[in-house]
Amino acid sequence: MTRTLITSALPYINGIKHLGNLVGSQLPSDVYARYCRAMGHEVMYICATDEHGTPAELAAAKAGQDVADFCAEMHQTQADLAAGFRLSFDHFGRSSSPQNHELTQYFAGKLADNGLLEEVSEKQVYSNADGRYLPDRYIEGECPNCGSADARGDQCENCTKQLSPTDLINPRSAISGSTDLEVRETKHLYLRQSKLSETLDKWISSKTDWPILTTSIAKKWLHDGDGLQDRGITRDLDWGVSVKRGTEDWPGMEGKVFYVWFDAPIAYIAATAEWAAAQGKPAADWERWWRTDKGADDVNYVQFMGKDNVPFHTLSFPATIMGADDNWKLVDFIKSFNYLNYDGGQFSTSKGRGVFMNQALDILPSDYWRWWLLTNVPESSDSEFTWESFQNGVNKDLADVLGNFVSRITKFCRSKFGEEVPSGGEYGEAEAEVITQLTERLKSYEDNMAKMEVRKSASDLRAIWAIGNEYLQAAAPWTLFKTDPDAAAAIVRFALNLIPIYAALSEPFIPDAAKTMATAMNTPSKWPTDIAGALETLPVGHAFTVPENMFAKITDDARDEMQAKFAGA
Ligand code: B3M
Ligand code: ZN
Repeated sequence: MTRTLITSALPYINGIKHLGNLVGSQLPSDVYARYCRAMGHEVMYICATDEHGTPAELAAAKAGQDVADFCAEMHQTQADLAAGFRLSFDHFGRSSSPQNHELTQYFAGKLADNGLLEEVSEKQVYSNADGRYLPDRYIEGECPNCGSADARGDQCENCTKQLSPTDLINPRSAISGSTDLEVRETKHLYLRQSKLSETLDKWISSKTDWPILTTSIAKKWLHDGDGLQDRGITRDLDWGVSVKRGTEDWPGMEGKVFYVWFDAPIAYIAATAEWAAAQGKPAADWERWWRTDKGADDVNYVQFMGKDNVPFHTLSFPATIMGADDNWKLVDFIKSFNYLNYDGGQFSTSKGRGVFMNQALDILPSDYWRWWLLTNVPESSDSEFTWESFQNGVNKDLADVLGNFVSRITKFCRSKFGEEVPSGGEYGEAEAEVITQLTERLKSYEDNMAKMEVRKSASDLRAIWAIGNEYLQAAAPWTLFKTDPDAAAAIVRFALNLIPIYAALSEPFIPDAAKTMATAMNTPSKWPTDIAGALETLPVGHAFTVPENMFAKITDDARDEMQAKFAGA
């Protein structure tokens, strides 16, 4: 049996994510996971909250909460929203789990044993008032280049000049505003990625079937400027995985934690270990997904993420896996996405601009969002959410095509033949033509799904719905019924039998509607292997019910109201 391991980039814990975040990894990975399951693969689909780092500490401080409590609550919130969007993770874990602490320390130990970690002394800004070291971007001051009052320690946003904190005039803490800052010398661990640069380059070059977006970003980091740089993997923070060498203390590293981007990808593995623990399964059950010496050799591992996460997944995390040199599974395919913009600008958390996951579910069912987002996924370039486009997608594709088809044929049957599949008549040329068309489209749909071509898959699905709708329109059993009820019955029987096919094929994109269709037709969902055969699913006399209002149209007024509401301050 084909075994497919799927991970979605881990949403950061500092707040509720917007639709752009959702469509940039979780939604498309869910479509793929559902498709693979339908194909009979053994699937392990993993996600988690990414909980460490300064932004988590600051978000907790802002909420007036202890950081551990804040993360626990926000994890639950994000887990609930994921369930609301029907994300079908096998496990939604936490990067703060004990499993991740242990694995992160283990990997650091292995990397150290293999000569891939280096201790480096650094000068860093300490804020006496805050009682902590400040990361570069949490130091603000006057820009030496343009005079802007609010330049950050890493860059001036006004003139874009790259800065280091010591360049700033009158530097202050962005956290407290205090100017009581001093430069202290402190030691950090660096991952010697440069040593692995050639190996990584060869590996990336061998991935000729990967999206250009993925490989081009990796190549840029490998070849631009001075090439792949070593990277600091420790930080002076309280919240995170304490720096240890395996299970041993690390002299000189007391009070430090690993950098969030070091432990976050390791959490893919740790969350799978969490899954096993939660199911009461032995370690061997998660190791067979991740350890090539324990069965993971025949696993196909696919990662989904936004383009800003690509460098960490093509270079840093593989450097950790390869550098550990201990039979860990490397990724086989990286599907990356561009950005989704919002109504002529960008989503903005601080300005409340755009729709966030909780708000979306408050106003409309998740299938509506899933359908629009997936048909407009920023696959080959950035894309844009507009309310008009959203309204169109929902009204035209879902309501006018799929919803109309299902509603029309079930209601017509109920009124003329009752709520069971009618007998009489025979299938003819029109039906044979539908079978031919559907067979072709299904092939294309499966090919595109297997290649994770999300937009093309969505177009195929839409075309599959349209084939039925057009057939019904042309066959017009309501007219024929008056003169030839037997011929009308055959059309009805044929059209009713399309519904279970639609249920199965639609499930990856709109799982709730798929369930409604399967339930109404009183038959379990089964992916069709041959269309003609699948069209025999509902025999004469099979009872069904009419599903009520699968999709409600979005009115112009509702659209305008929502647009105004989410425009931001
Ligand atoms: N947490 C995504 C982000 O916040 C980041 C992904 C981690 S995947 C290991 O931009
Ligand atoms: Zn400037």
